[in-house]
Amino acid sequence: MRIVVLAGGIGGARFLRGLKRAVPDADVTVIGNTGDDIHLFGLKVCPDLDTVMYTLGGGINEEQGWGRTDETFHLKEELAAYGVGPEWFGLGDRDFATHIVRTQMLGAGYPLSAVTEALCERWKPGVRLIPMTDDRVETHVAVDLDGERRAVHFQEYWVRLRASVPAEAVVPVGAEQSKPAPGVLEAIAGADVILFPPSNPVVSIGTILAVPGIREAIAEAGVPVVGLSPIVGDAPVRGMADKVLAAVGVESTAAAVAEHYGSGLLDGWLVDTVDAGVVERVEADGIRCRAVPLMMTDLDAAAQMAREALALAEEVR
Ligand code: GDP
Ligand code: FO1
Ligand code: CA
Repeated sequence: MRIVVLAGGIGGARFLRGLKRAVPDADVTVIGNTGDDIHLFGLKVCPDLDTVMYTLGGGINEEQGWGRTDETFHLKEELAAYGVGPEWFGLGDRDFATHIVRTQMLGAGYPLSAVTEALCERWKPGVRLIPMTDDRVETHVAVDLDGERRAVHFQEYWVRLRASVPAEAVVPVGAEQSKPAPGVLEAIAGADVILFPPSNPVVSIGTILAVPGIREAIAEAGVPVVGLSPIVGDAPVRGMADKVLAAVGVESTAAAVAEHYGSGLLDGWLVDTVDAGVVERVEADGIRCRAVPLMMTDLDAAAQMAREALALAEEVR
């Protein structure tokens, strides 16, 4: 079975680990979000690609959900001693190696998709991980800082400001001019099923869908498209997705997120059992909906969620 998954960082990666457990023989292609990417200290950092790569490859810091296990921060401290920041972004020594290799290969002329493939030769994630685009796309957030409207990089909004100021707009800068990376449209066209894991609907999946051609290819693939809600009991399970949903005028409920994607894109939607009350409303919108446990408390729980998503895909096929 050929499965295509659009993924952000932690939510996407943990779901993928469950999917691999549920269907070990499946041919899984992951289209990764690169809107979170940031240049720091002259290096290109791709948080969501790395989170997927490290999680599936066994190198992730499990408690944190991002960055490397067994990490130290000597390099960051030495840079800070020179007054070189940003100090608010926690890049560890082991993680730095990934960004150095990536930046070196990009400098030598390799596209990000080829670089990602090379990095995955070490981590062997067991999926084909493709960035959504080889072009530069950077999510910026328009915020009101003391009465002044400013645009900040998504990481500054998320990590430094902890989404504590209202987001007025979320803009994937460069997306309109970007092209899907090689293999993205082919994977979608050849898929048996397309899954939206419980990733951030705005700054993860929304950014991937903003690359011209990807949304259209999914809608035209003619195969079941099934999503899992990252919102449980009217709040994100972790992180601050409610803040960026508000910026695009979507309330933080499992039903509103399904409607945001719409029946033109989604065929099926899984909500958590605590949100069973919204099933009828989602189905009235033309999206088949089931309520099942959606908390990825461990690998078995994530695997069961993957099985439920594939079962719903068969129902709507
Ligand atoms: P990020 O890039 O690291 O923010 O990760 P993603 O975009 O892939 O996923 C973030 C989303 O995952 C958040 O909005 C969370 O609410 C959601 N999430 C995290 N853990 C769980 C879980 O166990 N169950 C569900 N349903 N959603 C989760
Ligand atoms: N998230 C944080 O909340 N604080 C950090 O210091 C931080 C550093 C970091 C370094 C490498 C990396 O791959 C991810 C990192 N993240 C950090 C997570 C990253 O910012 C994610 O993009 C966001 O959590 C939301 O998607
Ligand atoms: Ca992310």
